Amino acid sequence: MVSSAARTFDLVIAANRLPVDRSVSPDGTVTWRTSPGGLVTAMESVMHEREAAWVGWAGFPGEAPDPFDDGLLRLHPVGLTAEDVTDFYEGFSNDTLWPLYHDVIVPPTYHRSWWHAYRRVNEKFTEAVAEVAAEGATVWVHDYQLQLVPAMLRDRRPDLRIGWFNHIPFPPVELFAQLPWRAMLLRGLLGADFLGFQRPDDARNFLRGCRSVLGASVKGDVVTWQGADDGRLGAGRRVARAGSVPISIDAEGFRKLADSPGVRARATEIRASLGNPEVVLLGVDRLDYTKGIRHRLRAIEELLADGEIAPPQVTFVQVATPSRERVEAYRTLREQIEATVGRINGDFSHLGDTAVHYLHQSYGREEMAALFKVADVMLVTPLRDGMNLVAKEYVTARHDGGGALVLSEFTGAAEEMRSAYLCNPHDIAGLKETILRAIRDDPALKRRRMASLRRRVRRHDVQTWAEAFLTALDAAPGKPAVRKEVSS
Ligand code: ADQ
Repeated sequence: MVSSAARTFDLVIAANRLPVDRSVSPDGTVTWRTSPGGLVTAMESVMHEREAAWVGWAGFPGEAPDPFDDGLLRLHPVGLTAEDVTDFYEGFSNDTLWPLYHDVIVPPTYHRSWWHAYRRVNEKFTEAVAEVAAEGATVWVHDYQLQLVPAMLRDRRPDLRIGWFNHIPFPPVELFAQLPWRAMLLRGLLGADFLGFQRPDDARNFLRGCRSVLGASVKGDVVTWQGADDGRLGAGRRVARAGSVPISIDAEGFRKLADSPGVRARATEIRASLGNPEVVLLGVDRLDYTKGIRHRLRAIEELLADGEIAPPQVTFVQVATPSRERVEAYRTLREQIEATVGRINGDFSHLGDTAVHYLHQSYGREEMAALFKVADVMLVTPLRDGMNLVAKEYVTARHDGGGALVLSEFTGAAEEMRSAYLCNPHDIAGLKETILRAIRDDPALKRRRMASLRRRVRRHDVQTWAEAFLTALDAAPGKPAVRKEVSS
């Protein structure tokens, strides 16, 4: 095999995390397990037997492991120090950008030292990408953790075709303007030829931001910025296009999994262990304040108090995946949710009949699919969510035609999944009514709604998403420069 330094690739993906998890056995043997995720499937589908490189953090602080192969993917780890993890990842990414981009549901924290770490780590990613990208390669940068990479990369490698996709919402300029480093972030993004967003509104927010913060000219979906002659990041003329390319799931793969005999048997087992209730309500979210879990619990508590629902006939299962537990806002949220669940069960459960089953755990894909099959009503009620893949997984798993989806208007998914029971999670009275409708509506009507949702997801799966993104990137108006001679 050729040495890692010499190998370059025509397609390079850069994301905060590599698509693998490391595990170290007691005898010190290191193994890597592919983390199940739509992104890997999507990438495989567009690689067409080509090799590609994936640049990302391996998930633990310290020296970067050596690059290694995983099938056709060359994995190229980026090393983050413990300080990088605290300041770049937990700090600027998860405690500044995440709340700011999700409607400031909790107040964002602004620290100059976190910003310096963000720049530093974006530089590290840029260096790694520049090393593995072949002449004229296509580079696909993912998400809010890497918004400076497009311009850092373009400054270094003008020959590259650079795309960026935002998995989370892009905020309206009225909120984005709070960010002390707003101009630099936009300059960072404008290094890309094409910028993909989940919803048309996110793309519009970005374009408005460029006009209002940078004074760029925007015509339709194309932004032209004459640049600043200040020698700072992304100086010089830029032309980029922004558009919406909503992400999806590997619908065929997930449907097959959900229909497998093992998953079906497990679903029957789960239902029995819940006491075979008439109606199972389900919520599955990362434990995050954007997901609206508190509002959902409030609605459930009121429905129980009103006597509209009661165990053992109706039971609510909330799976809350552990998430970002070193960030204060997440610790507080967990305490609040667990206290609320305790109070509800204290008031409304009886021995053997639990009103709310709360599971603070992570599960494998099979278990998730089995849970979806058990759910008569799925509650997806975020206060803000870029897309929400749980909604798409749920309708796909219910290939049997059963179920009902309650979906917040504030998710990207609501843009496409119009046949769901749409709700405003802030309106507790409205949310209660919607949940009751989803429980009590005529089964034939519910089947029609679910069939239409399933069709939508099947036709717009993760493969179509990846192809649409790469096609848009290919057709973007910017012209790549011929690479300058580099000394060998
Ligand atoms: P997330 O905020 O993580 O993603 P989501 O889109 O719902 O949210 O994806 C979560 C994934 O994790 C789903 O595939 C789900 O099945 C899985 N999952 C959830 N709980 C689990 C558990 N307990 N055990 C195992 N798996 C679990 C971000 C954005 C979203 C956007 C995605 C993709 O916030 O808005 O949809 O990226 O772009």
